Amino acid sequence: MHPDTLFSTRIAPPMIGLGLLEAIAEQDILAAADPDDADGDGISGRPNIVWDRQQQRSVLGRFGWKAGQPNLNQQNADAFANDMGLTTTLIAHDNCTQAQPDCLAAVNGGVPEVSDNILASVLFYSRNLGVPARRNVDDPQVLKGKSLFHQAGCQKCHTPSFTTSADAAEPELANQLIRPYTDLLLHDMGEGLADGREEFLASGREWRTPPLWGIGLTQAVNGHTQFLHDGRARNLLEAILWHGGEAEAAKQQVLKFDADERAALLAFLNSL
Ligand code: HEC
Ligand SMILES: [Ca+2]
Ligand SMILES: [Ca+2]
Ligand SMILES: [Ca+2]
Repeated sequence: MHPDTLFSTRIAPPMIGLGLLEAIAEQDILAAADPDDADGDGISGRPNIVWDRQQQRSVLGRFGWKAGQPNLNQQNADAFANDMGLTTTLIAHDNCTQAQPDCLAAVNGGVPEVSDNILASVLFYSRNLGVPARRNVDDPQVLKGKSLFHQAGCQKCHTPSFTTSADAAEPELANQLIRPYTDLLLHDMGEGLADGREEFLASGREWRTPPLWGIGLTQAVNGHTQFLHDGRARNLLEAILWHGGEAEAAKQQVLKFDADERAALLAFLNSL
């Protein structure tokens, strides 16, 4: 590899509720941005501004660990192209470099390899995979954990709720009160999580706040509890302890919690 080649390890994010995240009005996401930390709380969420291949212009980024994709269809086409080597009308070329003649000459499954019809079906599927209902919502330990979540300031990035816009892609996705626990903004998470790789406006230290809905079912659905962009955290508490940068103060609060309080916070996260 060339010495300037950048590497960044990523795990696949959960695929639930993506159509609802896509339906959050742009102005509602931008309203929470505070790039220069004008309110002085140490948190300076920034929107990513990325290239929309269909519209041929720069728009707000929403999907991917650095919010590098503007919408679900392009996220899906990008995954077909870069994760699987399959072309679509949106991304019509395999990502072989000129230095990879074998890659360029490899057999392909047609032009494009993924038809518009299949891409549209995958879009429908990924837009409509539902979010599981919460569990144990009235459990006193869960309620205690919920208030500790707010006390530590987690909600400053993991925004509890939005109402989706009236003009969503499908009527079923419109005007919904949702609880994704993300602001879809970029945050500097400190040196420990930095990958040194930029993506549009996202720096090598910035990540998009991931949604926390459904996170308590990770073991049941995926058969593991690996978290963060590269899966380095073996459980939820490790994920919290990796928080630095703008989230340093929130982590320090958790470090001050006693064992019962930490257990309550985790019970709350596991109820999502
Ligand atoms: C400054 C914004 C910010 C604050 C405050 C914050 N987080 Fe996060 N959180 C993030 C970002 C960004 C990531 C993704 C980092 C990565 O993958 O490298 C993340 C990741 C997580 C994850 C892992 C999610 C996954 O799917 O891998 C959990 C769990 C989590 N945060 C819980 C919390 C809790 C609990 C608190 C409060 C104690 C908190 N966060 C405070 C921004 C924040
Ligand atoms: Ca701020
Ligand atoms: Ca910032
Ligand atoms: Ca191919």
